[in-house]
Amino acid sequence: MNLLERFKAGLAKTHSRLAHEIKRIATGSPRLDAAALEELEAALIAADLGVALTQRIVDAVRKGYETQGAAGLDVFAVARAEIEKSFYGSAIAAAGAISPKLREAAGGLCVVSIVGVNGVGKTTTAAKLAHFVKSQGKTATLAACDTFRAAAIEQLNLWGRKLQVPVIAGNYGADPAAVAHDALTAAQSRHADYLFIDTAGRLHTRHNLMQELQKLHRVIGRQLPGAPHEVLLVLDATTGSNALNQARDFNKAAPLTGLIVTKLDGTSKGGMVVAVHNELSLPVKFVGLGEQADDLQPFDAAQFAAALFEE
Ligand SMILES: Nc1nc2c(ncn2[C@@H]2O[C@H](COP(=O)(O)OP(=O)(O)OP(=O)(O)O)[C@@H](O)[C@H]2O)c(=O)[nH]1
Ligand SMILES: [Mg+2]
Repeated sequence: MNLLERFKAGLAKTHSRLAHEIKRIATGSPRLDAAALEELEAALIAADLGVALTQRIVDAVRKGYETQGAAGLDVFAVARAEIEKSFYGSAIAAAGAISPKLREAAGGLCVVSIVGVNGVGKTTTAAKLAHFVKSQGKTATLAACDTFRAAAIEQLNLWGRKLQVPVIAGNYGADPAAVAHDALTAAQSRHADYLFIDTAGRLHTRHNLMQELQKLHRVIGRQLPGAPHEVLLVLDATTGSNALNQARDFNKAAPLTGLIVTKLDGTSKGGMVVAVHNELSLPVKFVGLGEQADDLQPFDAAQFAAALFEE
């Protein structure tokens, strides 16, 4: 499967609902009247594309209809173009930060901290990322810094064995910063290219847990200047608009370098990727399209738009 096919398969739920609605709206009504445009608006909002982008798409469709008439108007193409514009036209795109690639630490180890609320897919994503860099000929180490949740360490160890990636762990109840410190030492002595730190799930509203995360980042930053090179927030695509609050609060406590949106395969609201990106001006680096190791895909706005809006 190529990248577009993977996006299509993963986004099938969102796509089928949108495509079905758009076709019905575009062909059902004798002309694209105000009622039809309102229905289009509702369908786009339901896919969690966000109010701003939805408005732009509806406006563009209206304008297209006024200038070309219904015959020449391709609602799907208009929507695709607006989504691509919202990614490539944004400030971070202009700054060159749109690259979905992981950062590389000049000549050394790149430390990537994986953060987020409970159950969003952090551990799975850490493992998938290790698998991803391995497939690119790089070496990875995993740090089991969730010392809190029952079975969290075993979960990461299992992935490590499956993917043949070393996992550095401590005991349950251990200070996650101490485990991160040990993992960083181990990754350095192995000359690994990447260290992925699996952190415990924490609510963005819990001050003490945010402080714990800050301490972890401080400790590894002292040990290796520049670390963590990436702080990636994992968001569950099925969360809806609370994802925005999570991203804002995490970003305040531990400045983020990017987002990973998981479980896109399980939702018909895949548009939230665009909404979160537009609101926060943070690059979406990867998206999770399933539970297997290779179900993590580097984000690509054009392919994403095509997967959402193709007839
Ligand atoms: N369908 C689907 N499931 C996913 C995806 N990513 C993760 N999952 C599943 O989501 C569940 C939770 O994943 P974890 O990786 O344990 O989540 P977590 O954020 O580490 O959870 P805590 O450590 O408890 O906070 C697991 O059953 C994963 O298989 C995805 O992209 N698609
Ligand atoms: Mg976990």
